[in-house]
Amino acid sequence: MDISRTSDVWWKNAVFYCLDVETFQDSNGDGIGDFAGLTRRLDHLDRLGVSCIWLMPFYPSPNQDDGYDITDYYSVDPRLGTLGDFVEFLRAAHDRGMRVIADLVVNHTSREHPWFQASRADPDSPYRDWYVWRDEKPDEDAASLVFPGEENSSWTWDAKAGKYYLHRFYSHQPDLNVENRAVRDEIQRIVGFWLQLGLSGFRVDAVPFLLEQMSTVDTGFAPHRWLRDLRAFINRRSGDAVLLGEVNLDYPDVRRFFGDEDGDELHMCLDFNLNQAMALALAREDAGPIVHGLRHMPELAPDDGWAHFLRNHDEWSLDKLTEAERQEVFASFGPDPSMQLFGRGLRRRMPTMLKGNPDRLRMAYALMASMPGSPVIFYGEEIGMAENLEIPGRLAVRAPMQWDAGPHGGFSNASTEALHRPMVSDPQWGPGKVNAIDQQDRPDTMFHFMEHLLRRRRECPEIAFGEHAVLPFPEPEIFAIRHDWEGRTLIALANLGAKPQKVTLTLPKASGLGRLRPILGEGKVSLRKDELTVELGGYGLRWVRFES
Ligand code: TEU
Ligand code: CA
Repeated sequence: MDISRTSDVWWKNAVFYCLDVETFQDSNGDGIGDFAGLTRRLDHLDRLGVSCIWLMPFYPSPNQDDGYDITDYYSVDPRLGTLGDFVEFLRAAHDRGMRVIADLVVNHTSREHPWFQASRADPDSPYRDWYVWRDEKPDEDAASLVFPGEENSSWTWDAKAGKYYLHRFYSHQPDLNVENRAVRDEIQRIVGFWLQLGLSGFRVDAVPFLLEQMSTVDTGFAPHRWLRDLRAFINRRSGDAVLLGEVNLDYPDVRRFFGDEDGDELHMCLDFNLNQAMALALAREDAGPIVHGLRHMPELAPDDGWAHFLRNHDEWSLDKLTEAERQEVFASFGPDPSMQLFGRGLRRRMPTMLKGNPDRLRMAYALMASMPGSPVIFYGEEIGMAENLEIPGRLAVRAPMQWDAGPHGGFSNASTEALHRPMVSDPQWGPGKVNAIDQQDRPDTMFHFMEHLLRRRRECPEIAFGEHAVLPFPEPEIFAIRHDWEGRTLIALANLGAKPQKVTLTLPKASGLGRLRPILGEGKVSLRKDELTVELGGYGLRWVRFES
């Protein structure tokens, strides 16, 4: 593959940055982040090395699920600005060479969406069949509930309609009926609308639920054919647009959402399998689970790729681990029940889970960024922001961004009562201690490390396009991966344990690999004949590259 071709499939070597406009920067003092504020902060993202911004939902919404409950797919929530502000933001991002994708949440709408209101009010309305209705409440398996403890059924009675409606998520989020062609046409119009304004694609919410077939009669709907049509449609409208799917399933099932061997459905999927393997490996200080995970990672078509992350905006879901493994992770990273959610995950951010150890934190991010695929950073991770457990549920990790040491961390000059969401208030983690501006001016900070890491990652296309191989080590704490592509070789090492280690690996024909250059981390590196020796501190990391 030549270098221009790699730019065609830009998502494979991208640095994604997920943020919520509402918690990023308030520009008008109403306590709510907005597009004008975000636009002012673009230089921070540019400096960090972000190549694609992922916007969490910014559409009009009653905000009962942080915007994942939408009442109008064709505009901007007025609290965040106007469509004009959105376009100005987009233009400013493009000017800095950053693309923008947005959450596409079409598994469900808000209950308040006019479509649902029409659907429930009138059996003859064309909208009646836009949602999934039943006269009787279907049997269901308690294990299939997404929010156990918060919703005890996926079906809720609607008195006006005199029927039950399906909602995979909260009862205020009725599922759309994608088996209805009119719904699929509308989704296409929504996607087309935002592409026309300049988005570079979508993070597609809850894809397995979106594709679910609920009809009791044959509607002729073929879910994967539809996903294929959707990809063809977006790439017809915009050649370089990407579909990044949220498919939280086991590897073989996720693979089906990329399409057949040609890879003609989703371009990317968030890698929940490797994510949970990393959680277990970090908790155990044992690389084993990652090695095991990588062994099961399915092959993808050349244009498709994985998106890797450590923490996202939801709970750290550990649903793929066994009960015993999950309890191990809970014991290390969130022993208190207030830190856990839905019995399957943790509602904390990395720095607190890693007990404030900066070396361990940096190692964890370098480990994640060395996985074959593109890294995704959740806002605040670049400065080592913590959670605020006083904010309920999943929102604990969605406190406002900490820009400076001033009031409300520079996020807003509203009164405390007017703030859309409380700041992190723990003095150890609040803006006085952890903020972007102070870190940008100091070399030994998380921000500087992350900037360095993400830039190195971008400069190593072998991670995105190459062949990878895990390098086996007798020491269980050591993880090492090799990426080879077009005459370039990268070896990334991580010491998951607290004890310093000196490791040696044999690289057959090392002399043919080119000049050795350590590019990330600290510690002595030496090459003698075919033997590469690397000294790693406790929780150390090292990337070495061979360049011809
Ligand atoms: O989350 C989807 C979601 O909660 C499931 O995929 C879950 O991860 C899985 O069932 C079990 O681990 C998305 C968004 O990320 C979330 O913020 C929204 O609240 C939700 O969809 C509803 O739109
Ligand atoms: Ca505002």
